[in-house]
Amino acid sequence: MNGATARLLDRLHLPEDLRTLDPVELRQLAAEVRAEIIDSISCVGGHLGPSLGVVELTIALHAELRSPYDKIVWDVGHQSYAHKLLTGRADRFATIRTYGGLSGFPKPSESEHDAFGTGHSSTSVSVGVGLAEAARLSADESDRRVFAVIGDGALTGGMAYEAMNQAGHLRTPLVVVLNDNEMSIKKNVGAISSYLSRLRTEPTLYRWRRDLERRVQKFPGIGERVYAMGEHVKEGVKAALVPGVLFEELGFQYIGVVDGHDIEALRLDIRRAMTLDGPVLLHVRTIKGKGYSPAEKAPDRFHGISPFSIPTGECAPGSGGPPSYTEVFGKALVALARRDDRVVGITAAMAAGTGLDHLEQAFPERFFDVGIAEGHAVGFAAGLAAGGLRPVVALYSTFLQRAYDQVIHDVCLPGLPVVFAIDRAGLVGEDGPTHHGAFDLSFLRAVPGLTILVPKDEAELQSLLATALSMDSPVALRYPRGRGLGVPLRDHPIPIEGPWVEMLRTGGGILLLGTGTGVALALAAAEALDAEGIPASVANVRKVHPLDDDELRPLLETHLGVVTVEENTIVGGFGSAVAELMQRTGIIRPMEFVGLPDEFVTHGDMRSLYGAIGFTVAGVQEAAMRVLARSGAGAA
Ligand SMILES: Cc1ncc(C[n+]2csc(CCOP(=O)(O)OP(=O)(O)O)c2C)c(N)n1
Repeated sequence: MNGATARLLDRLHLPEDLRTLDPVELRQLAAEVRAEIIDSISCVGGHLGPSLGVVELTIALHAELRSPYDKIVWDVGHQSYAHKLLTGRADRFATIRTYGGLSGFPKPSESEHDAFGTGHSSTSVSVGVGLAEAARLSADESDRRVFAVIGDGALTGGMAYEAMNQAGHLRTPLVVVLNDNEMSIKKNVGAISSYLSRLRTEPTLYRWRRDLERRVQKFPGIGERVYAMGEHVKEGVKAALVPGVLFEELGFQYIGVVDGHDIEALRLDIRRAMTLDGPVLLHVRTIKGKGYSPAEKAPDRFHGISPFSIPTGECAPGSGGPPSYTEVFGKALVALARRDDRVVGITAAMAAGTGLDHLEQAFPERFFDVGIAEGHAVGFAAGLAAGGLRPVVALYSTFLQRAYDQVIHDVCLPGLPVVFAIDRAGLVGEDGPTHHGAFDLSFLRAVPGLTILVPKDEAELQSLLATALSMDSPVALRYPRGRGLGVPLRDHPIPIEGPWVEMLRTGGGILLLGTGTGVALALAAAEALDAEGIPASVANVRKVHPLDDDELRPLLETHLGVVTVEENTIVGGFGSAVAELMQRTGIIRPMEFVGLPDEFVTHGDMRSLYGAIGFTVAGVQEAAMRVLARSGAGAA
């Protein structure tokens, strides 16, 4: 392709050159960005709808701001694909979310234009307040502009309000761009969402108010007097006419509602926002999936999508195979809810992702979506349990991190019977370090009175969910992303009452203790060791907290050494629990931990990630050989 026909995206020096383009060229660039996002994501999968919705907004922001000097903080960051394309990463964009390729989220180590790393929701305003206050305190950078771009879904998260509360108080020079597409992953929920919807449907009120203010001020004598009459007149007018009164009461000046697909209109309002003192909320209306009709028609399916055909929007047919852990959980919960009408389910904006949509369909009145509010979800569950119900809070491991205090203070300290159904425990692949469920065993194991159950396969997930719901105390149940192992399932889950350590292979020599996905790996490693003439036993530890000393002690005492295998950080995880048990009971044996390393694991396909960190059959085998060597038997 020669220079004349090459895409603007490849020809320009971005983002700087954006300022030199006329409106027609800017629209052409938007079309190119959109086409590139659709092309690449159709091959690798990713957050298509959110990113297509903010193409014009991203262009307008970069045309008006001087990134990287000015800072744009993307909330969640799943909508940052256009930003990546416009900040020097177009040539590598096709590698997004692949091992060694671009991250699917903003990542400062990837580009100086990624002002802050994100992945979890509702953090952008806090970070923005911090960046803006830091700039204000610095003599050289006091003219820095800070913009936080947050979705209406992310605005259901409490942290955003804590930040606005502070920004309003400090009069922080920050612009919060509210990217309102009426969607979280699916339709947004809650009172704030209804409020925003009223603002969207009455946009003319904003213009009326601006006109009214200007006109009143112009009346000779009267205007000044009206304003001199004090705030209460303004307040009265505001309450009656101001659409953004909620934000104004928090100390923000409100601009909106702006058409988020009109670059010129956006640029005007961005400029206007920058002329105002103190915090500003710029309310932008966008369409999720804009410009790709399958995504506009099914924005929830295209929120995060696997590779798909561009003409039809259909994903490649799956290879079939066993159901996912998520689906098994969702259906088992419905079966158990039928038997016990105290069972209710809570999700934080992830009904389909957690499988709780099955409960929503079967028992809509026993299903609660609290929005992106994990801390509240757990506090709410505590209240429900105190009120006599059996709440099951279904969260991804990584998002449960948000609710740690509520787990300790509101549920475990009073010993309430809440079940934490923890999906995506372990590595999650392409979403990477912000989303890996690497820490839950470590942080939950420290909490007194919390039973932690970990199934080795999907049938055990069914049984352990029944176990959890039969207990009168808090229980955490952790299981991985992806498909089960293909074992037979029951229509009616039956609780397991023990043993908690299940002997799967008795070989003598080295003891491989697995939990969760670590069990299958331990079994495969035992086979491989056996082929080399090295005996190994394998046990499945399905209750990680508290560990059963009486069941584990005899096993440890009758083997030469032990290897623990877990898909959790080895720091403070299952292996540590076994080491503590050995210390407590006076057992001295050589020991190795196989698990996630003490570092943040990058993004990419699971096979590459497991290989890179040694969470493989070979990794377990090598650990077993080291234990054997240290036991003294290896040299014999
Ligand atoms: C703390 C936390 N909980 C849940 C999620 C999962 N999640 C990612 S995007 C999203 C919806 C965000 O909606 P919105 O902010 O409106 O952005 P949109 O996708 O509509 O552009 C959710 C629930 C998350 N990233 N972080």
